[in-house]
Amino acid sequence: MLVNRRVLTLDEFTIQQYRNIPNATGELSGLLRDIGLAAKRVNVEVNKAGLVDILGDEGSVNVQGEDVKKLDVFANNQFMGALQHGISCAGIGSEELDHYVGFHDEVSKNSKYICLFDPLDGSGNIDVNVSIGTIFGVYRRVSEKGSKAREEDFLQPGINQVAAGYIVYGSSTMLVYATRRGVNGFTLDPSIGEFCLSHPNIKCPDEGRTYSVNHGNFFRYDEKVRAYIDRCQRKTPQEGGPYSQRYIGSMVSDVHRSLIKGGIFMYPATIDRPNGKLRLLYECNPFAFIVEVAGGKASNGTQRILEVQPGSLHQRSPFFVGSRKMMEELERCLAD
Ligand code: P6P
Repeated sequence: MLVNRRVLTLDEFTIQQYRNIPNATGELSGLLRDIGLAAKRVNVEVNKAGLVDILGDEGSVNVQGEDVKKLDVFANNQFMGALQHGISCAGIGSEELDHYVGFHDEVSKNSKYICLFDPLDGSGNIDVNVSIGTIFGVYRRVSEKGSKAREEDFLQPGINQVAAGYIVYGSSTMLVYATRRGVNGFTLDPSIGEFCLSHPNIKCPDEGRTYSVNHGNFFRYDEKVRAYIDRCQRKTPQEGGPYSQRYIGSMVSDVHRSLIKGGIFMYPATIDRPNGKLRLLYECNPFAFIVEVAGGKASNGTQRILEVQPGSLHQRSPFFVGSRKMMEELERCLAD
């Protein structure tokens, strides 16, 4: 059988990267392989979520006699389990867990990375078959190897990420990840059960024609944010318009579209949510890293979000991310 060498799998790609980096240990390749494995397992469950009523609703026992868990919990257990039983991760922080987890075993305690993730973002959209996703960020630990990971390993500014990525469980299942060397996208080929390189060297277009924000909150945004949204609505062809408004309500899908096609995604602060809704460590920072490596920009409205020093694991932040020129126009509006 002829092996199609033109299409690189995720594992082949990460090993190729590892071979090209002097003194690399292969631990990051291993960590990404672990994430890819967990993503494939979550993908199976997400794809049959619509059948849960047939297979048994959460909390019940399905036809296979397995306990049906909430998909969020299932996804969290898959990513935490894959990382804990790998060779590269000393601990994790998760949207699903109140506290970070430093792994106990000797191999994990001697690993040099930690991972922060939202295991299944947008899971409220599952019932209406809207795309959802997993978001992750990877850091070198700052505490001594050989001991359990500590709080300071997880409360690092996003600029310290060595890798970040997301999986979008949509019309196809894609894994996109960035290191400082670039952003690459892999589409799951169910016929071989592998993520295959489909979007090499992703660049975020400098301009876009879509703006993505929840208009339902319009009158609860700051007046300067409202002014920018108003400008988006008035763009003429001479100004690169008209713009379209696209908002799926699933961050992974809205930011993925902005990354690939150009555009801006915003989740601003509102009167009732002065720090916004999205989580800094495992939603904003990973996407900020990815989009900046791809040539775009990301801020919290007042500063580059990757430079924010986190104070707590689950803190929220206003978030603006996307095409460089659109972000620069937003920043001018907010600075006026
Ligand atoms: P709203 C999904 O619940 C989520 O966390 C993000 O994926 C999404 O961008 C945002 O919330 C949508 O929030 O308030 O517009 O419904």
